[in-house]
Amino acid sequence: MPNMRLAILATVFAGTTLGGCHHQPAPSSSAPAAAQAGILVTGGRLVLPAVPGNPGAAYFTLVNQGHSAAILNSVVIDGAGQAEMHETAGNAMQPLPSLNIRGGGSAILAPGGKHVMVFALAPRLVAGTTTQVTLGFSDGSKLTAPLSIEAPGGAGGAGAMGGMKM
Ligand SMILES: [Cu+2]
Repeated sequence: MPNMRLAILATVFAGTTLGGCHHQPAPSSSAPAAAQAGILVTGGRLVLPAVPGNPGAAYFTLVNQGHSAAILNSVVIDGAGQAEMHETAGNAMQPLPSLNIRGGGSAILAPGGKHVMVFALAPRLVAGTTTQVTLGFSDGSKLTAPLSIEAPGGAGGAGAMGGMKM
């Protein structure tokens, strides 16, 4: 499954390269307001893995202030090779292809529940800095929000050294 996703990503990147150098769709000119009306992202954070090379996890809260449901169906994190929505069920995790947030509702991605598994983290993603997540919705809109990067174990302190070996 991860290999398949990587193959798809590779194809997308190859196509983008042929078309010119606009693999970043000008984030500054497409303000968050361009996203589906009324969606807010708060508390975004990326928790680094305890063992470098392992996947990390991203968490945030989505609030749908609109009247109609919003369906989140893609997650892209700057500096990560791949990001997948998962849901923890008992001791296992299952891929979550999409996440439906009803009008007036919210969705919380938090440890032990729904989360974004983040693969192939770039070395520049270190605790105490930030990166960005871009959420794609079923209506084609996108929303970009900051993720503060945390050391494994949460508080951003003690575990940080493990990820900072030189
Ligand atoms: Cu997971």
